[in-house]
Amino acid sequence: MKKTLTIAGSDSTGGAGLQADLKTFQEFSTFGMSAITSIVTMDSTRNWSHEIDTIEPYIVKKQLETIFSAGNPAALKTGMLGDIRTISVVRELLDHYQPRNIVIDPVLACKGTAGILLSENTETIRTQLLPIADITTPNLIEAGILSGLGDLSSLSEIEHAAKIIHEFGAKHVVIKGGRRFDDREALDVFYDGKSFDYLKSPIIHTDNNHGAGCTFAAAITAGLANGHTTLDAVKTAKAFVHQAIMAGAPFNAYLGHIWHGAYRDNGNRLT
Ligand code: PXL
Repeated sequence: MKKTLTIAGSDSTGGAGLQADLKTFQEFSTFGMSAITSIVTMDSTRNWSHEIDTIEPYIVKKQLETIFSAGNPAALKTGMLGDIRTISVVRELLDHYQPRNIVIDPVLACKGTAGILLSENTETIRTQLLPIADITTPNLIEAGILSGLGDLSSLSEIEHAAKIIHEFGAKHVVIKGGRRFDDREALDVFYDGKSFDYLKSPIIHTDNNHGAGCTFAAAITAGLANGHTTLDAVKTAKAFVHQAIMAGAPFNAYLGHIWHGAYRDNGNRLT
């Protein structure tokens, strides 16, 4: 069985973060491991606003040493990294152990934490993590920030952002246009440094999409671990997330989760 690793924050509600990653890894029959970087909680007395408590970088390092000393995972992903020093620790460990199939989900903000992670993390992710990424998975907002282009409002701007992000060193880039770009089709733009692929699925009109971004990157990670090409892993991840959003359910007055088991429930087998 292939081993997969997430280096990410905890979403105590179980929809996003490392919980989403581990659930998704298991759906793909891979053995999921985690190094926790931060803990996200929500305050029900303050409109469910998110708070982030970061884990000290030396504790992240100890977790990674525990994991890597048993051998490299077949693929890994990074999500919310919390403390900026954690990003350097992660890079240092990855340089030392040289694992393959690195997926960088450049989490710069999530609903309710906008602005918290943004400024200090962007430059460090760009310079330290994108150069070692097999693939990075920004959403439209993250792609605008990482590329420095700001608001991306046309397909040619998305393509331009993908080229810039590729130049930072990521071998493949998939920009998740989702429903932000078009209200009929969820368009993701995939770029491998030579040509573009356009992945489309019908928009699902629902608010129960918490965890979709993390789950998409985790599904790509598991697909790579299972030996698929990057583009095939992305295509399967998109189908996996589409079905997970279709089967989503409200969690509280503010959030609705996707259901990570939907693909299997619908009779699909993932190995
Ligand atoms: O979806 C971004 C995200 C990533 N990681 C953690 C989160 C969230 C959003 O809530 O909680 C831990």
